[in-house]
Amino acid sequence: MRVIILFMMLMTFHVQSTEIPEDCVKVTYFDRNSDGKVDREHHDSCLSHSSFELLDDNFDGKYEVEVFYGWGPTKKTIDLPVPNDVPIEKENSNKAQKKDADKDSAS
Ligand SMILES: [Ca+2]
Ligand SMILES: [Ca+2]
Repeated sequence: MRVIILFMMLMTFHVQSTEIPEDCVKVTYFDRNSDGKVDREHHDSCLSHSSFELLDDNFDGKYEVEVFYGWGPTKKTIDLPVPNDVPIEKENSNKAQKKDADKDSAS
């Protein structure tokens, strides 16, 4: 009986520890080429090493690159439509240049 109770406690802790709170992730949308359409989507997480972003580098309305900022940036190819009707953040040029440099170092 003790083993079963211990197992149930461990499973409960495991489930609780792997759930991400809703307010933990902040999604920010950017328009890098100023055409009024989203072309970068940044997901910033309160959990370390779990932020990522989606990039539409050829500005055709589809994300083709996902950059995961874990222990070092890693890229993978995706095919997702960019969202419409989302608030677009202004991005200062120094930050945008740093992001482009980070993106280049990931490749
Ligand atoms: Ca754009
Ligand atoms: Ca694209």
